[in-house]
Amino acid sequence: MESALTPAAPPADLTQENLLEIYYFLRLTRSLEEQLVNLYRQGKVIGGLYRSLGQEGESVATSYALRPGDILSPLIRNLGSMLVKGAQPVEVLRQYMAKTSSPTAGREMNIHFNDLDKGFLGQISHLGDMVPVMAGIALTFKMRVERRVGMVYVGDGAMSTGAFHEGVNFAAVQKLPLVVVVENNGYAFSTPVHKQTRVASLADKGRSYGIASYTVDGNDVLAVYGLARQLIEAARSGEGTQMLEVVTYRRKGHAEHDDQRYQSEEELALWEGNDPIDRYVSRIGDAGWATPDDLERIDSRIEREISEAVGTAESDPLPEGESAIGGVFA
Ligand SMILES: Cc1ncc(C[n+]2csc(CCOP(=O)(O)OP(=O)(O)O)c2C)c(N)n1
Repeated sequence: MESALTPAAPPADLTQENLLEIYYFLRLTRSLEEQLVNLYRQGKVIGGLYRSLGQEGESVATSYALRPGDILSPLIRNLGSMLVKGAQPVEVLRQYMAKTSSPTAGREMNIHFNDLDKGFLGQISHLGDMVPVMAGIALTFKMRVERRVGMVYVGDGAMSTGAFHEGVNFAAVQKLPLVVVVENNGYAFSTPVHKQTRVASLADKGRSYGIASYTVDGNDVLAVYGLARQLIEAARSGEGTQMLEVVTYRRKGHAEHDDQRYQSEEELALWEGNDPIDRYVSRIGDAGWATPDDLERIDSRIEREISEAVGTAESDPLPEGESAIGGVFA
């Protein structure tokens, strides 16, 4: 008998279970970052805290469209992508608190860590540099005739670097299985996009290298997923490098220490009303793909998981000073 809750098939290739899992990752990303803000204010976070508030939708949707074996390279606002690829909240918390038990044993901070088995690469801080690195990885996929795809994220600011241009050009010319996700979030630190470039659409930069380039509403989770999936499969089937510009907005400053005085209250309010998670909840609720109970169950699970992870990470020790010289090349 047909359930009243599943009146229509979920979009594209997503099952109801997938839709709820996407909700889990969206909410987990936001809640984990909120918890990190608490820890930051208590002086327990070492270094800066970079939020993805308002951008969780595109980060989760693009990575969710990948397949096992594909590799992505996140930036500081792609906690959501790393969680989708299997990074654990406790690892992220340990990393932000620079604990000995963290993936980098307290040597690196925030989400600068790797797990190639799970399919995410640690980022190089220098903007744009991950594009040629990921082009190299995509080149190995092509040379070994593996049907794998690389995904690399760049911000509007990162697109002004030489490394970005060299990397995209190389990937385009070599027809590499790479998807470049351009996060147009309005700002690079305090520089607005119109002071960064004269192109009308950031996807025009991809077109200038002769690659298929699209723009999507980055706060519409299912639209991002659908297009990302198409581009990933086009790259996988030999059609070469693809670019996806996701139009979104950075609702926090560059990091917690940035008072974001250059972002107007009207602009912030406008984008708060265009929240990707709120929109997703309405979409799946209105379509009958999830009940308030389904979502509450997921919220409780997240609350429990984060609270356990915080307890564990907080009780772990900081590294001993002497350990700093271990694992150093010279
Ligand atoms: C080559 C280089 N220049 C400057 C910086 C310092 N920096 C780090 S993040 C950032 C802004 C990045 O903006 P964008 O690429 O738009 O990404 P967003 O922060 O908006 O996600 C800057 C200037 C850097 N890491 N690398």
